[in-house]
Amino acid sequence: MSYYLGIDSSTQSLKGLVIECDAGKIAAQAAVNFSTDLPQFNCPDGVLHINDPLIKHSDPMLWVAALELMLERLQASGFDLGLIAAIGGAGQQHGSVYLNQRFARTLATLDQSRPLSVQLRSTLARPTSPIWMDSSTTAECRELDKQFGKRLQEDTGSPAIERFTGPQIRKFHKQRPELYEQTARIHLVSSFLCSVLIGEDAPIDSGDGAGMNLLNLRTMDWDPEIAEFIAPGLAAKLAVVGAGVAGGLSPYFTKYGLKAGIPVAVWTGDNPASLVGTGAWRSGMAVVSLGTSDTFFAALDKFSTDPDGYGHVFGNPAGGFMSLACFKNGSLARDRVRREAGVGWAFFDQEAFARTLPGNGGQLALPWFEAEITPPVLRPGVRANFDFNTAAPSVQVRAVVEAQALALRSHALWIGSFDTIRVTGGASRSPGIRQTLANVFQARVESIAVADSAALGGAMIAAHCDGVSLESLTAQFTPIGEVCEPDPAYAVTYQELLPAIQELERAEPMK
Ligand code: XUL
Repeated sequence: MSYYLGIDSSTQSLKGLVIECDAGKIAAQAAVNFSTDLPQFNCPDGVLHINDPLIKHSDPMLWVAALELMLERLQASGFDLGLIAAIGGAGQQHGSVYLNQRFARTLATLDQSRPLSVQLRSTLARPTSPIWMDSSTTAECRELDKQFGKRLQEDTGSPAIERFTGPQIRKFHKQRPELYEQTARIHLVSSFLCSVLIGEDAPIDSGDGAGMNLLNLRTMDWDPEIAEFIAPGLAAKLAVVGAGVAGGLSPYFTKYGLKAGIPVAVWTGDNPASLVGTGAWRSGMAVVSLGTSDTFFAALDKFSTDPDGYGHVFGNPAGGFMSLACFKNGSLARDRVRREAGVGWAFFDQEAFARTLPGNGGQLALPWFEAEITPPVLRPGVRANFDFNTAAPSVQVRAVVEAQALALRSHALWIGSFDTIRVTGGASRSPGIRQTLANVFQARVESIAVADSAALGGAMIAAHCDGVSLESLTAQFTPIGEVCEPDPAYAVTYQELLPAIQELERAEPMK
């Protein structure tokens, strides 16, 4: 029997999941919630409190503390971590960690008697990490546009985007040149945690690296001209681009019963890992992930970019490329609508969808409590084409869920049209939300048995590095769960609502 550990360090939590190959079973799992389990890091929902609503940073020591707590919990669950043959993982995309010259030496000499978060704190050249929710780099994006024009999208897969790491690094260099000088290495969340596991600098994979506006997808290496424009000397501060095995597990982790030296696969971004973990790494089916962010992605047959300039192309960890559209106001927005309507999650399915009809009489509401990413709108506020505040909770819920689904459809048109969509993430557990997606997209919506597709993808990538074929892993671990068939009676209803959602995206926020 071979066991593989997959880890997903996402926005609000860190999860670990052990797969048992051959048996096709999940052997163990553990999770750490940043708000409730590690409140001492002051990052509720994974974000530090900063007054400027466009700035979103996190404490990178939160992620290493969560990694240790997850391993402690996994060990306490009774599973023998000594059986694990390889480790893989994924991180929230775009977030960056700035390390000084002490990082390499500290990693090589970790002391098992002291927590990682204490030992690594002094290796940070920048105390906090900008994460994907940050929208504060519009000036730097415009500078990149001016310098490189269309080439940026044609070569890196995306135009300049606020949350992408390149514009974030440029802003850091402009605002804190002395701290930039002290930075010896810049990692993504994924490559940072992978480095901690192997005790030395890990590569950045093309799935996550393509979320930086820095990786040339034609050469699969950092673009020297773009790197130098972003900040002087940047290329030397970036880890190498790579795939496969990053290195052997650091002896530090034997304290959790893991074996030193087992292979650790190069980590990737949470969305590319989910592409693998949902079994959608081969072209033909799309994935909707309903997490902190809502994302729509699919493997790409050939390199093509979004003509509207909102979507992205990343490397596919299984080879080739993937497309992605990302919406910032996902689960936290749904939760806020739920709280403000004074209802529980059961209300979404048992009441809201039963009491209202598909199409909601044309009433739509985009819950943009935070600046939105797709389309890029910096002024937060709910956009509704009816009197949202006085409407019944069931009407509010349907208006929000349908608007989110229509926005996904509208901005995923460039990716292609799909008969089958695999759905993952917390909100995919709601049958009402799944049926809405099926009707809006007029596609069959399949959920998979494992809810955390990013951690599963990490475990599958680890097994693949150890010689197991992705085909057999996919057959074993991504069986279809529930299926929602589209109701053709609503095809016209939603087709006709597409212009309405596009108009609503241009509207002013409600008072
Ligand atoms: C993708 C994106 C988000 C994060 C969330 O481009 O920004 O989906 O990866 O973890």
